[in-house]
Amino acid sequence: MSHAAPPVRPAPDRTGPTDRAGRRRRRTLAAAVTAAIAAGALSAPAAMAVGHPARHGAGTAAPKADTGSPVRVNQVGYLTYGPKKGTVVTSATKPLTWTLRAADGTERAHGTTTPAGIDPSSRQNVQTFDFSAVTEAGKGYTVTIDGKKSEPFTIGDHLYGSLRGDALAYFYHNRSGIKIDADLVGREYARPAGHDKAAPHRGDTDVPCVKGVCDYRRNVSGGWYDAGDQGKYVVNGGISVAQLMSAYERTRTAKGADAAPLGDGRLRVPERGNGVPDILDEARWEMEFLLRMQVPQGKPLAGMAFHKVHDRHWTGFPTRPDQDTQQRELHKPSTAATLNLAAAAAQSARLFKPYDPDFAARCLHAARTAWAAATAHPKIFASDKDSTGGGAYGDRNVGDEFYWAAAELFITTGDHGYAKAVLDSPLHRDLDALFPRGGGMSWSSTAGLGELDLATVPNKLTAKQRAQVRAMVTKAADRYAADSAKSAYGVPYAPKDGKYEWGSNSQVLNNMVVLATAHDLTGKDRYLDAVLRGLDYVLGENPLNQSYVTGYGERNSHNQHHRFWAHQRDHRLPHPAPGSLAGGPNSGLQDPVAKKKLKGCAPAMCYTDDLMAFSTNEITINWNAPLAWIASYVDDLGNGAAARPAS
Ligand code: 9MR
Repeated sequence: MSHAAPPVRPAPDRTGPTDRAGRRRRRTLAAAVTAAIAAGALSAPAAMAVGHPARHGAGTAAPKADTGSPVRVNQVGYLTYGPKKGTVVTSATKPLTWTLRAADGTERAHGTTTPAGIDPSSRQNVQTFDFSAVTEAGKGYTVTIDGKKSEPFTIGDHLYGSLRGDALAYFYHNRSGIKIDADLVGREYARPAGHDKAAPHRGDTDVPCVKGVCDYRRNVSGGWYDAGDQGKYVVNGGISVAQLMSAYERTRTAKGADAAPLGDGRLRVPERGNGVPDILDEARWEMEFLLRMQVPQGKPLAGMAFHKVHDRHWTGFPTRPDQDTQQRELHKPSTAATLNLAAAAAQSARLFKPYDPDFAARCLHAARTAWAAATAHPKIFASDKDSTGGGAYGDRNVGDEFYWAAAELFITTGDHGYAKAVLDSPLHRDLDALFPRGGGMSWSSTAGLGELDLATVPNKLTAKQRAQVRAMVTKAADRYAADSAKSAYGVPYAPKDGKYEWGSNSQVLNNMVVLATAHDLTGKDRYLDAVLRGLDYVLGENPLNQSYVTGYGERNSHNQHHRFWAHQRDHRLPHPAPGSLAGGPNSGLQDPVAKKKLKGCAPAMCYTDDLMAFSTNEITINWNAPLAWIASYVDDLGNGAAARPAS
């Protein structure tokens, strides 16, 4: 056996996930901390520390995080001809001088900052600076303001090739039912197959339903683990696999997009060398699982998809997937899951046709069957309360899933019925429903995925209809670009009431996907500028001076919540693999660690890189998918000349 990962001793941990459901929200803090210690979530000394007023005055002032230098930049770097902007936190209200220095300390440029007042996302006074005019490639640049030096960064071409590969490798790392091979990911990350036939209770190959849902068992092996937990949820799998497929599909429709880096032999997948683009191999691993989640013919609710499969109780922490001893269970089919399956399978059908027509036909059949089943059962909703042992992913509003599935089925088949479902949907003319202003597309808001594909993938809409769809995309992008321009940190995300949501980084990235698509459609620099500003934010140019991607930037997140990558808990286990995106600031503070550490935080500062702060620091497939999409897009920009500022 070549896997290097040591055996993991699971400890029961019900603290976080139970809170996730809101069940114990009324517990006192003391009780939460006690439970966290019992669960092994906090060490006793750490818990004692959180139990006392913080040095900076708990409850009276905002928590004080170590945010390093007040000069904030993209810690990875800026494209040679792209925009280059940063932010400085300062009490000064008059312009300051910024100085750009090369790695050897020599000055390369200077200028004056622009006062921007109080940034509402951090409640701090800030100023911005712009060194876009510098186009000399190099590593180790820094910006100094008022004697304070930024983290180092690069200026150059193709800075995001490795991020593209790493963000996509995240999916292989988190595959279920297959051993993770040291040759592909290195010894540290190799592990035996999780939940395969050999696992207790035959793993995911022979799974019963929760009581009262079905009287038979199913093989639902394969797919990706959702996140820090090892549940597999059709709604979240659907959006994730769709965004991976869209990263590939974009290379067939957008000018300047390059299919080669996603092609056969280029990514970390065991199927390399099979003549199929590697990104499609990765997508197929999930697609096969989604197909297995469909209720078979002859059974009640045939054609629908089970909502999810996971352990009966919350899995101990840490637990390597192959060491999970719990019974896995299928949960009641839902309309939302069924439509996710329909949409993803319809997209899959058109993309796999050239490589495996039989598989493509199987996908299309499943998609049509799922659509028909969802139409017959339009209101079977997953409950928000079903969160013992796994996330709920409850969703009572499925108009968006209907829209997305109809759009994908229409694009793939051209059938009139699906066209009618798209054109007659009230969402078709509702910008806010397609691309929510305060948030963005997400697992619970999927209509925009369909709209983006209707706008970019060849289909049978009339020219006029197509123009209208494209106008929706550019109108949405105009809003996100305006949000970015308004923010001192350039972030294209302006949540409702200013409060950052669970997984806010994925909202930022999904808005960037809309902006990038608008740029593909129009070539307008302002969209591209907002995409790159969003990337600056994600990679360190933000109120916490935090790069949210493991392995990227000096101050990167590396303790995200994960049951195998739990190095912070057990040093024999690895950190998250490079290219793993943290969920990011979340005003909700729905876990005991965040609640205690971050009380009173400004929205964009409600984040801590702590293993058990899962409501701000988890990782999941539906967050890494838009990261991979964007990394692919930005790497395709090369030197960023298309983004050269007009001046
Ligand atoms: O991403 C989900 C977020 O939108 C919800 O607010 C949150 C609480 O229900 O759950 C998130 O999803 C988690 C899921 O329930 C279980 N696996 C980990 C997911 C990411 O934290």
